[in-house]
Amino acid sequence: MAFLQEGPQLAHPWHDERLLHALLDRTLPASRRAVLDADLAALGDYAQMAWQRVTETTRRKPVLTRWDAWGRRVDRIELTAAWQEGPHLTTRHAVLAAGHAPGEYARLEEFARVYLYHVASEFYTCPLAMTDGAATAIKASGNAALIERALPHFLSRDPAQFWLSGQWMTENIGGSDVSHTETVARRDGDGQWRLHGRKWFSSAVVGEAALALARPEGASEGNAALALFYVETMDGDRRKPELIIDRLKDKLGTQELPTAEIHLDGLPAWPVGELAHGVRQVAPMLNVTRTWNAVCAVASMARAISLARDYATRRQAFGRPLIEQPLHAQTLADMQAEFEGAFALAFEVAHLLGRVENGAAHEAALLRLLTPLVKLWTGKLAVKLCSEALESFGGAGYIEDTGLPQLLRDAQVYPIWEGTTNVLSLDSLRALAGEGFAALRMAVDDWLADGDDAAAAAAITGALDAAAAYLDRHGADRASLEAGARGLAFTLARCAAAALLARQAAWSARRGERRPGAALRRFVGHGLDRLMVPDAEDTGLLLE
Ligand code: MFK
Repeated sequence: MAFLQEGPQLAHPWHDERLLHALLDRTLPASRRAVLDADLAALGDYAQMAWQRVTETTRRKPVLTRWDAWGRRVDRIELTAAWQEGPHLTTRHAVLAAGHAPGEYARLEEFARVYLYHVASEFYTCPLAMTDGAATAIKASGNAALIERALPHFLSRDPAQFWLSGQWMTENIGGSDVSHTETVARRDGDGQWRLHGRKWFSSAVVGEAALALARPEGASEGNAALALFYVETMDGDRRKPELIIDRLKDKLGTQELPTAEIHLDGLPAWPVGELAHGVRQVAPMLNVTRTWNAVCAVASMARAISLARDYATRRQAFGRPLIEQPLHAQTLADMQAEFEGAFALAFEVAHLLGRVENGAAHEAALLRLLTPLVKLWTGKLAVKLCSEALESFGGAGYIEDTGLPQLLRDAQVYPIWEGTTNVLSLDSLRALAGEGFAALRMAVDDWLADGDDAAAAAAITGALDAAAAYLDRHGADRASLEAGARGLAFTLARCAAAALLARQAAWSARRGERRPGAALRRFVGHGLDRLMVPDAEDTGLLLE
């Protein structure tokens, strides 16, 4: 054969990484680095091994066996290698335990680990996210018995003690709109609550516990009457017979993740708090899993860009490596700048979560707003950047056994689960109805305070002014406000990300590094204002 193209090599996700190093150098006290850096190095090693394994093996999906050879119902799920390794690896490196340690850096240190582990985990991070969310919601409930019962398992550093938790909300009558929940909670003669119903998407069905929404028998319609329950799924090493796995979902991506349809036939359950307002009680869980979603979306971008950049140094076309072709280099740099903005916002939200959980109540309104913003923006961006990365490989990006198409298929989940882009845009309106906008403005001013790029600062404050004017103009008309909510959300997310890039660029410039300044200029150059003036008449015409 005359010519063989060399494939992309994965740079070490920790040792060869720049952004996370710079972020941790700027943010964390040096005394905290030794333990964290050792975990990050090990997770980076694992990620390289896992990438090699993906490119050398035929992909496997989990397999559900419902009945054993003798007719006994078993509902056994065989998992992929990465999933089998998950409990050992994540407890050894304290992924969840780190996030619940005391102190403002806990979440930052947790999400640094998540960032390096996520792609290699084959979405084992999904049930981890839900376990983290369940631990957070149970803590917030103040339910001492549940805290004592579940948290030592959820946050264990011992794989033999570790439990995963699911989040059972979605039903086929309502995905985003949980107010139609049909699962009913009935109380036995002995006072035990039991759940009866069907959950349509359960992504942590191999877990040992779950938080589930259900309507106490006899309660009224609507979401305020829903209650939040805690359930356990196992009797020793057997799944409880009242939890039946109907089938595994056949999904576009995240195929190693055994998402299931289940039904509950009297599964014992315990109320997390009062027997109503379950959505309010589950909200801390949603906000944590949305932060996971953002960090994982950014991890997928990092992987796609890392491979695309490496390949551009190996692939020659028209007499030069791709990376020396002006348009190819421009495209990669555009991707890099967007990714750096998303990285900055995702990790700021992670750090902010840790600060708020550790007493910074004055930052709660900012966190409430930035959480839906970062989730919705990074979800969309991950699809766009993974698609662009595949294109940068030409035809090879479309070939399954390069391991590349999976990046795009998997990325498509980020804008969908944990609330779609539109649901999250509407959620950001809830946050803006409070002190959200004022909190964002103050934070942006603070992030820009040390900056030395006046043009970027003017663009950021100009876009925020435009958003404020937009809210003044449309805020009183609910239909207009909702129709324009996406554009508003993207604008605010981009302003926040740009201001964070400015802060990082100023810090780096003082150390003689020019690269973060280039990321800021390029990101701002892509534009910040994504406001769309709603035009209901044209919308109606276009939908006729
Ligand atoms: C690897 C990455 C990791 C990710 C793992 C992901 C696993 C994915 C599996 C799934 O997809 S699980 C299903 C995810 N489903 C959703 O995310 C549901 C999407 N729908 C929403 O987010 C709706 O906004 C929601 C159901 C939460 C509420 O809609 P409603 O029924 O119109 O709620 P309403 O009446 O406005 O709010 C009820 C209360 O909750 C209000 O408080 P009050 O009772 O005090 O008035 C709200 O303010 C509060 N609330 C709602 N969202 C909140 C919130 N509070 C804080 N934060 C929020 N985000």
